Amino acid sequence: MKNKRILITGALGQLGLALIRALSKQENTYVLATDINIPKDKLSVDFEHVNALNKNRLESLITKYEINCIYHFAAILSANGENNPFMSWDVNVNSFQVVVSLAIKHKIQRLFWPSSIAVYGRDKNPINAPQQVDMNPLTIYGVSKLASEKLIMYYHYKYNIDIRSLRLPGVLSSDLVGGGTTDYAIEMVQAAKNRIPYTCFLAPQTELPMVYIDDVIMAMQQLMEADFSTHQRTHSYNIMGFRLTPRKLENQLKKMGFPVVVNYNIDYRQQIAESWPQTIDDQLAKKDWGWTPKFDLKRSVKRMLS
Ligand code: AKB
Repeated sequence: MKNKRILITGALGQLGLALIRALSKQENTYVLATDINIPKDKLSVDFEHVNALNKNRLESLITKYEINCIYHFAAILSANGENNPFMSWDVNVNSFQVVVSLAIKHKIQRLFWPSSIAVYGRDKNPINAPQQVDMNPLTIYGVSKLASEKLIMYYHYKYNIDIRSLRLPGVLSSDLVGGGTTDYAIEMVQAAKNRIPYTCFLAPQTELPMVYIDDVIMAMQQLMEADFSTHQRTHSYNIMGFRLTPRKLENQLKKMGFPVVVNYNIDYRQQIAESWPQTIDDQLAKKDWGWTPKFDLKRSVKRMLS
């Protein structure tokens, strides 16, 4: 796509802030960040305060700024979702519906939306979970992600709309997230950096797939530019960088000279983590558009500490 005019919803979250940084460096790219919160610091791109459920307001912004591409990130994550499942469905699925309906109406050329490993459920294959398998998620977040994955297929078939999606594992970055089950990893690194003890809400051996934020941004951009005119694509691609447990992260931090003190006080998030796979199969992303993660655990932690 030349002359991209991009709107981001949920732009003040983990994915949004990293994407803004990456897009700010690109030529021929205009970015409008939108969020339900107000930025603490001035952003390098234009910002509009908007709730992603407010269809009229989003529509007026799409028209005003001549938007031709949308990244829809607004969502309530897995752990927070369990505190209010009805609101979580509303925000996650109905905002998806709002954005897709506007994208169809305004002939938006391309739309990106992140799915999650939360689509897998307790009947998962814990190791190398296949791209396609029976899925029975145990969280409202997972249910809403799975429903939206199905909607991607349906709207593509019905309206031929180009929605592209990654099924993300836990994402490591320096921006604090909030409300997710994989957040422990970011919190532990922050605690190590600030030389304060950390109380982890997952058990030490709980293994989950992870990826570093720079690899996610690279994957998003590769996927958004990929040419699928000659081969079929799937509705949401699994990607992962490495596998991680809280104990492994603790040991990595100690090895790097950060003697972090970690206490374990397991809560309801343990059950969520146990319903997710430990690793996922991302062969299809490698084959279809060249997914190649560059960050392993050591490199990711080094970057987060710097
Ligand atoms: C969460 O923990 O809720 C998210 C996710 C895995 O989608 N980071």
